[in-house]
Amino acid sequence: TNAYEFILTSTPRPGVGQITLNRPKALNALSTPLMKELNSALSAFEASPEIGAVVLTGSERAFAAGADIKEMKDLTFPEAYGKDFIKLWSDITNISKPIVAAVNGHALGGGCELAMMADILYCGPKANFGQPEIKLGIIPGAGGSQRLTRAVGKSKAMEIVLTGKNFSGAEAEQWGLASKVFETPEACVEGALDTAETIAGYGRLAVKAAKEVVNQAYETSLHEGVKYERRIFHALFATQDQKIGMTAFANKQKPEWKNE
Ligand code: CO8
Repeated sequence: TNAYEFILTSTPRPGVGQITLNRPKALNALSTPLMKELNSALSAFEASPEIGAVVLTGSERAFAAGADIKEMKDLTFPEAYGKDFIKLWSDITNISKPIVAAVNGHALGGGCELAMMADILYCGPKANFGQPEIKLGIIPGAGGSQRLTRAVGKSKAMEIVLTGKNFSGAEAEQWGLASKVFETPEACVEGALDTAETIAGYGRLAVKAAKEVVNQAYETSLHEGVKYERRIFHALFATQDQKIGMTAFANKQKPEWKNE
């Protein structure tokens, strides 16, 4: 049963929630109704104690071909500014559970930006990334100029944003934007599910803390970041899971996490 019109949701592995963008007629163009459904599905997985990690994917042809250009075409400045258009796009970055993106086909404009908001990015053989906004008379609007620059450096980011030229999954991997390229689209999704299942098999509190401290690296100086990490590290000694994990190691047993 699927309560949504533009996405599919499932729990294909223990502890893993999957969201598949499913608006094939528009190559998964990210309309406001689609983004509302995505946010709602993400919040449901975030709230579910069963779920430890989320996989976000699209179709073989397109992860997402960008924001919905037809929806934006007649948008005016007062409307865009007044309603803070695109703000709801960054809701995904407020999810504390790890999100693994499996990108096959086009990930353009807002689609590329959405993929870059995920915590781990995997690509299929035909992944096609790009920020083509310049060709439409606009610029990236959902963090593309910022996340791309941090991931691949200024010169490459400038080239991508200023020329609107696409780049491949192999390039994304080589530049450190993506962590793996798979040989088939199916292997890409399976690989993402494997990784999500591995993560979901660990204690929820340690996983949450790990994501939080890595993200902190983007927000602060090295000195402050290392201090922040150490404080969170100390805090985990107040959890049952730390005792469970270390006792299990000492006894050569498999830990049974309590998530507390
Ligand atoms: N918006 C709306 N409809 C789209 C979009 C889109 N972004 N992309 C594709 N479609 C539609 C097409 O209009 C077409 O519909 P129809 O059959 O009714 O004509 C259908 O999807 C299939 O597309 P094509 O026939 O074009 O398929 P091709 O295989 O020939 O080409 C491409 C695939 C190359 C991906 C091509 O569709 C394309 O160039 N799409 C637009 C890519 C683009 O420019 N994306 C960036 C959009 S701007 C953006 O994302 C701004 C981000 C700002 C922040 C996010 C805020 C929302």
